[in-house]
Amino acid sequence: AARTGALVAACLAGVAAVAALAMALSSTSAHAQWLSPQAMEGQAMAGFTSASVRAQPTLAHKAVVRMGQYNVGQLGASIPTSSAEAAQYTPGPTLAAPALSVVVSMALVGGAVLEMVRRVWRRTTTRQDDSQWAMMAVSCAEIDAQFPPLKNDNVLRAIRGEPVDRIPVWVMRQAGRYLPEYVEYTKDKEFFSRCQNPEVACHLTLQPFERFDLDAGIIFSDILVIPEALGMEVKMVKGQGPVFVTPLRTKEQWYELEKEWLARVGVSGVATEDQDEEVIKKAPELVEALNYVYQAITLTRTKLDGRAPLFGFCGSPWTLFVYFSEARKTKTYTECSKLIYTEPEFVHRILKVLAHICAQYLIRQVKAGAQLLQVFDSHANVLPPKQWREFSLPYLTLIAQLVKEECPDIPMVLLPKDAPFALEMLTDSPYDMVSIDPTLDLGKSHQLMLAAGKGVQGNMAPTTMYAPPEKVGQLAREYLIEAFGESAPLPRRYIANLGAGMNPDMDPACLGAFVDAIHEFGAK
Ligand code: 1CP
Repeated sequence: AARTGALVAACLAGVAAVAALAMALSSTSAHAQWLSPQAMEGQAMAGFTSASVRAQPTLAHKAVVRMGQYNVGQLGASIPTSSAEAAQYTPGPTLAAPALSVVVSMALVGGAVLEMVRRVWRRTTTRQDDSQWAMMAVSCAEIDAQFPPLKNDNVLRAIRGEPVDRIPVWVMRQAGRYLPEYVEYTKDKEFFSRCQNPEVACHLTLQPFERFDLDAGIIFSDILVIPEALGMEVKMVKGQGPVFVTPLRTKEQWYELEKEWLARVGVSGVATEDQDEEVIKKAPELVEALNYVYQAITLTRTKLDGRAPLFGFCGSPWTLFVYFSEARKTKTYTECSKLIYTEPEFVHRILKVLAHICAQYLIRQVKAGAQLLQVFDSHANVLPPKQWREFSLPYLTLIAQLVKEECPDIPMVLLPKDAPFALEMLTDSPYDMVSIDPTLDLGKSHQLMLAAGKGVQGNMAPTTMYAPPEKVGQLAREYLIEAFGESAPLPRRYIANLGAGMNPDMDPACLGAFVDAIHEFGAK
């Protein structure tokens, strides 16, 4: 009833404004952006899907107000932004005559009301709009405006190839068990429950910032939250790592899973051979199951208060597939290997579906506030180079393409773990930076990627962290000097990191020494 009432009221207001609108159209083009349906369509939701608006109404409301638009997505009940708010952000009138200004103002209101009516009408008559809104490109600047200004953008500058104030540094698993405060805080919280509680995830993400002068944060979560949220039972078993209760190894199991996923979004009766394409279409809706991650990101970026940018992340399709098929820790990788050699088409089907899900998940993380993204191909080393090119690279590429279609300027980093052969194959990929492992030579890898207009992140051996803290500083200095020379300018397109994550038995003081040594490098 409220929706119908609002619709009727909006219709009346719209009709009343039509005359003024027509006059204004003929007299000025200064505010044409208000009147062109394409421009309205393009800017209005600015990539906030209706679901994201539900998740962060205040932020989204501010976003649409800032753009002088209408918060239709949240509606159902079509509440226009107040004219005072809209006026605050309306481009200043260029017409001097007051009478004309009145006409223009009326036109603005009228045009916008008409647009609103059109949107509400479409929204009440078709659900297709959801996916159209979800498909709209959004720039980082539009999202940045919702958060505290960034005081330390060295990581972003490094990725863009701009000069930096110091070599930026962060490490993988910087929130983790090597920190006594992490152990204390998590002792009564099951692993996935930590990820699912935005306050807890935020708290854990921020813990290392209390100790270290880090240049980036990474949201506390896990690459396995996707399967967990999509109904595949996975347990973090002490001493064993993740265990999937039911290994996924047959076509029948996968088809059943596709069917279940479709049922979640209200789709049934699709022929088995078409299910994958249908799941791909529904991927934006499916990843709403991970709303807690988006909330954690929004909260954490707000609380970080611009100290450093925040990474969102996901696992690669290949890496997820290894976890699904092996189901538990393995040294032999028997099951995933058997499948790629006996059922390659089936594996490709799984990987393609996963790539679309990963991409939509990353897009939602960006819209929630993630300032850059890292994709973890943690099981890249399981595949020989030729098979990596066939079973992992195309899906990593697809993820980056899909993400960048919708978030064109989001920086993306790829970690092909322990797969040094991957570096050359990535010189022409859509990723901006490659995170390299310790087997690669930093100087040479950096040169190779610089020539391709890309950067590297990494790669000091994590085992260096077992040296005494004073020695860690010295080793870090030597490592940088060897790669870049002693008196060279600060390297561009480089982010310092370890080649892999922190282990639980590492001394936090060693990480402190590493971070400080990196920052001191090249300091005048
Ligand atoms: O008790 C605990 O705290 C469990 C340890 C732990 C932690 C701290 C796990 C279990 N996951 C995480 C958090 C996590 N995982 C983060 C955010 C924290 C941060 O980095 O600061 C990130 C980015 C990940 C990503 C992740 N999870 C990867 C990719 C990175 C990598 O190490 O290659 C992988 C492979 C996982 C799977 C995973 N999660 C946890 C375990 C024990 C494992 C298995 C690792 C393996 O198979 O070797």
